Amino acid sequence: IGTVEDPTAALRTLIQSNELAFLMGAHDGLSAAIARQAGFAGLWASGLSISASLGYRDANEASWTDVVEVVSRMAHASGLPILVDGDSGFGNFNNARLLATKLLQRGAAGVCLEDKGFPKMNSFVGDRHPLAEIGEFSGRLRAVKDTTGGDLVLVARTEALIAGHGLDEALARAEAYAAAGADAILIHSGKSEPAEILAFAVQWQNKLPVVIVPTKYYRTPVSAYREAGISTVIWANHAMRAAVAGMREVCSRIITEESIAGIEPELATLDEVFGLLRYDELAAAEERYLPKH
Ligand code: SPV
Ligand code: MG
Repeated sequence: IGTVEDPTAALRTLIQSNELAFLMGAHDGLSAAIARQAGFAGLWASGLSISASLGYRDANEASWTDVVEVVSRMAHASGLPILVDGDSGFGNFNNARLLATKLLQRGAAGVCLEDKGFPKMNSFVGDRHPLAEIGEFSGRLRAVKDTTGGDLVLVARTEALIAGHGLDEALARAEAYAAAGADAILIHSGKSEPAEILAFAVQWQNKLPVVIVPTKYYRTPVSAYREAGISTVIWANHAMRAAVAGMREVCSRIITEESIAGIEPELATLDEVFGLLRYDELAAAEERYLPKH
């Protein structure tokens, strides 16, 4: 628990600096606090991970109010600047600007909108990812920019490569989204090698900072991204997947062993949980504010 004075300025600095920046995917207050403790300077509020933690599919089953609520908990628990996965904006330009306004009010530093329709489907599920029309999606971006201006970082994400189009389509869309007021371009790919992402970076020439999500091309060392002049890498869903693996292991051990003795040494201690959520601060506040007897 801590605070950044101006989360939007902090996120803008991360994305615009010449240093390669990293955003850690988180999905609730706890995962946000853990990412901060580990040393991350910014968070990605992952739609996939938030959906999963709520028991929903990454197909806009969680409502925009669900997402805003989770983001406010993440901001409270971490104090870090948060780039929020706003999916396709939950509708048309009007829904997108309402989402952006509410995210800003609840402590987000930026929103990322992708050029698909509503409901969207996770980029790695199935092969039907119809793209929004460029002009209509640009209207969504312009509406967000006109509403939140410099108070919220606006990242435009193109799903052109995910949808099976080539580099030319991705570049044309990035151009249009830059003209519509985006602060950065997120170029997504489902390939296991980064070739198309690196080719995009070469041709794009950093007209706006480039953000990537190397979930599928995870073997590539980050030095390749530094050399390509990429701005920001998002580690999108690894905290959520670690939680799944960890909870699955502990549940299966306890049910088969009918005991918690064996698993105890492998778990975070309660004191570690208390430290993470600053119970010491509460004790100090009690000293200050509770009447002494
Ligand atoms: C997310 O984390 O929700 C993302 C990234 O949008 S991905 O799942 O790779 O599409
Ligand atoms: Mg997403």
